[in-house]
Order: sequence, then C-alpha cells, then structure tokens
Amino acid sequence: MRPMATAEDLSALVSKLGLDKQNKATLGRLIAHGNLGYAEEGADGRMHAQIRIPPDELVWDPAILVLPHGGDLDLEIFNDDQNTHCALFPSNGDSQFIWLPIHSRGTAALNLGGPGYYWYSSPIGNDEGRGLIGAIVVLGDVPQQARLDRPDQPRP
Ligand SMILES: [Cu+2]
Repeated sequence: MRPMATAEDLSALVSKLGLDKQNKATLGRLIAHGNLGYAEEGADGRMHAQIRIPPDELVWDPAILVLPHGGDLDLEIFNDDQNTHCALFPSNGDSQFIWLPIHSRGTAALNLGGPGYYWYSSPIGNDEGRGLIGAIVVLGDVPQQARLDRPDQPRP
C-alpha cells in the first residue's frame, strides 16, 4: 500500500500526475491546491492583495489568501486565462460578483470582520468543479464589540 501524500508532497504529486493542467487527466485540480499568499496592510489600515487566474490551470493564484486580521480588503483580480471567468466573493452585508472577461482586470472591496475561512469561486460553467475555488483565511480574534457579554472562557 502506498503512503498518503503529506501536504508538502501533494503539489509535486499532483503535478507528476498531470492534474495541474486542464484536460491532462479526468480529475483536474484538487480544491485549494495552489499557492498561498498574504494580504499586505497599508498605512490606512486597509489590506491589499492581488489574485490571478493563470493561463490554462483553472486555479486562483493564490488559492489561499491569508489576512492577518478581520477588516477591509482591496482585491485586484487578473484573468490571464483564455476564457471568461467570474468571481463571487464573500463580504459583510452582501457577497460581491464580478465578471472577468479574457485578459481583464477587476477590483473588489470586501469587508470580512471576523476570523475564519471564507470561500470564493467562479460560479459559472463548471469552473468550480474544475478548480476555480479558493479560500480567504482571516486570522486573529473576534473584535471586542462582537464578543458575547459573558465571563472569560477557557482557551486552548
Ligand atoms: Cu493589521
């Protein structure tokens, strides 16, 4: 029996099997398999990041975007692929949708107030099923104003 791939081996293994290109195998990309990137924080407290769709890979790059804490995020999105895609992003109040024609650039301003995992994707065609799904990971703690009024709880 073959050992399971560790997270570090996974990228090399998927590449060896040809799953990191469209139509090289039946499975395509695995969810959230791709780069991990960090948002940068400006002097004004807003966070900034860029996400690209590279040619012929059907993934977001980065597929996992890490925010140091909750707050406002200005996202720049580039579609470098040969097909039109789109993006559906989570944001407080309402989610945000943007069309991304071939070789286009778009911007989105998101507010993600609390820590946790947020999904984003291209919900057209079978883009999600083929790999255009990613996560925005918000680190940090729940803001003071959002905490329940109760005694301190034990923390791990
Ligand atoms: Cu900060």
